[in-house]
Amino acid sequence: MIVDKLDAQESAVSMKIIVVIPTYNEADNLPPLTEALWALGLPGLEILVVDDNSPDGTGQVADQLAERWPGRFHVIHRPGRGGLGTAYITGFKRALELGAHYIVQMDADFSHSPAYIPRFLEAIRDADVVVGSRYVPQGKLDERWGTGRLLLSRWGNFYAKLILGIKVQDATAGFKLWRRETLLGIQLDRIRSSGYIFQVEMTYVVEKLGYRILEIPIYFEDRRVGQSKMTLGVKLEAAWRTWEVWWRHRHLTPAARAPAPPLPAHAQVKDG
Ligand SMILES: Nc1nc2c(ncn2[C@@H]2O[C@H](COP(=O)(O)OP(=O)(O)OP(=O)(O)O)[C@@H](O)[C@H]2O)c(=O)[nH]1
Ligand SMILES: [Mg+2]
Repeated sequence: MIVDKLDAQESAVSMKIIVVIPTYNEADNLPPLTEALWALGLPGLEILVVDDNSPDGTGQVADQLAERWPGRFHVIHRPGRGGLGTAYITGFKRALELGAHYIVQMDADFSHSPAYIPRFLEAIRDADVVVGSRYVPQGKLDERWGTGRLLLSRWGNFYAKLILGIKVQDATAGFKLWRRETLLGIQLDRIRSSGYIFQVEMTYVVEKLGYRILEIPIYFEDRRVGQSKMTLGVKLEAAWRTWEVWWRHRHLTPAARAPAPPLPAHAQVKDG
């Protein structure tokens, strides 16, 4: 394939990389995160924020950034809180329409450090999706976390892996780099989770469809500012929804991949 022939530097120049960021009350995080992403110096990089009418005015902050960076910073406004899963699906679909070759999936709260993105772009040359992993050697959860929180996170991951037979070490990871073809092949309308279980559903579907997944160790830092939306209720819901995910996709095989249509004309890359 054409993209495989390009070396990392060339990819960075000619490839459109869209970073999809769902936001709910991230007004303080969004401007510094945007700066950190531009500071990577990747010319083809664009940002797409999916905001759910955040009460703290994140939507307006995003609009100001879009005005400041026309054509490079995009915003989707949704009328109310619709969940992380549907926010990502909406964002992924728009990123594909915009002609992204690669799509970064990341949170707004700096738990996912932009500094890993160049490494992900290197790694994706041998993979269909790159996963920023907390549970491979050298991967790590925030050092300030207490034992209880660490264990709960570990347990959630173990539970999902056990029920679904997922081989990826970090089944609940939310920091990823997708190839355009992988997202098209998954057929995003197949994904039904609206909340946090979305991460697990995507991982399961990707494995069932036989895509090459590469895990890169990351240090997962606690959110810098803002409030956590993770509650016990959210975690319990994720536990039973794991069974729903299994039931929905248990018969998937690589034959169920959707064909990837060619890129929109404006986003074609010349063979070099
Ligand atoms: N658009 C949208 N974004 C959301 C929604 N829920 C969470 N997010 C965003 O999704 C990302 C991950 O959510 P977080 O609240 O950080 O979840 P977490 O990382 O598991 O937990 P904490 O960091 O401890 O809060 C952040 O950028 C949130 O702002 C939602 O319903 N809609
Ligand atoms: Mg977070």
